[in-house]
Amino acid sequence: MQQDIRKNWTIEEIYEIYNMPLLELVVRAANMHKKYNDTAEVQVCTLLSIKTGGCTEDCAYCPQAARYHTGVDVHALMKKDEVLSYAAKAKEAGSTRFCMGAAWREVRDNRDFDRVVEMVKGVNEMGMEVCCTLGMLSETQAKKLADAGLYAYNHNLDTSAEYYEHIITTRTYNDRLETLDNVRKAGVSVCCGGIIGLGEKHEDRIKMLHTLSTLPEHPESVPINALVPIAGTPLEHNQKVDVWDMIRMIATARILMPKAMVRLSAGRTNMNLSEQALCFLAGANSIFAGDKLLTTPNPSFEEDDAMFQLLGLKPRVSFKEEKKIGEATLV
Ligand code: SAM
Ligand code: DTB
Ligand code: SF4
Repeated sequence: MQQDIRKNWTIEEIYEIYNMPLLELVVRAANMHKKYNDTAEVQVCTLLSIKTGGCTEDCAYCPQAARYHTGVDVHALMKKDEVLSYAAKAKEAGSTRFCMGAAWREVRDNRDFDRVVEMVKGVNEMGMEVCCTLGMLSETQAKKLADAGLYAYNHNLDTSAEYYEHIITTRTYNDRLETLDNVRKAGVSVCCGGIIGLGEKHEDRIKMLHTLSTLPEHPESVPINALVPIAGTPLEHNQKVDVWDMIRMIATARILMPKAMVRLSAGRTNMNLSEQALCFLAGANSIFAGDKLLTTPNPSFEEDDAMFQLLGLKPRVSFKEEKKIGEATLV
């Protein structure tokens, strides 16, 4: 039903949804999920940090910001062949999306960028959806990546516009929105979400969900991260994220953006199977797989495989393969 897909949500409406009695919220989100998506399907994405640490920015949560002395091993941009062999392993393990992350403030037009463009070409030719998260991006750079076969670009809002300045001062909320706009204009799928547990209020989460769900187009994927507290960062002593808050965020995102892939992102190592199952029930339909996110631990492929078996979930095939199956059926 078209009236479910709305871009004119008000803060008040979102407040009402977010604050519903928890199980009622989960049931409503589950129904919306069932209506628009195959609820047995979960997209499996693999992350690789292709350039690690030494970042100039001051994002208060980040292990890769140079100024915080977090003990992360700094690593220059990886070689293309090395990246492609990681991508091949991820594909073998069942991933259909491969996301390459770089600890950059922004993309610069230099040889490193040319190398990333080559990596994108390579992964795309392997038949996986290629995603990058490289910081701020101009429209021309987004087009260059699109021409190389980039499928999606991840750039998170992280929190509300109001709380943002408590977390990052070296670039603005508006810079972020501009990058998202450039990605859209290049015809690349948008992956945009945020983090909970930064010290924000419930209102900030509601405002962030409002910004996401009232963009000119809903992001195709919405990662919801729980803060992974990192020693050395200003947020190292933050309180652990309450799993019920994670479920509330996922369920609200599912209701506001029924067709988006809602990704249960950072924080899964702190969640048991029942807690993750509730997230899937509440509408999460994507995860990061593999024992490392960018720099922090994540459940192993084997653990996730066992979880999929137990819950009766199946990895979602990549868009391209889905098309191929369709074409084959037509012949
Ligand atoms: N440097 C690029 C940027 O900032 O856009 C790309 C990489 S950056 C690490 C990607 C996202 O990872 C951040 O926007 C943030 O949402 C998430 N992230 C980073 N550190 C995190 C942490 N400790 N806990 C949860 N999420 C985190
Ligand atoms: C997203 O929303 N979460 C991922 C991905 N996009 C790039 C990153 C999570 C990073 C967690 C901290 C780390 O491993 O360094
Ligand atoms: Fe740098 Fe991205 Fe980390 Fe911010 S989130 S410090 S921009 S790597």
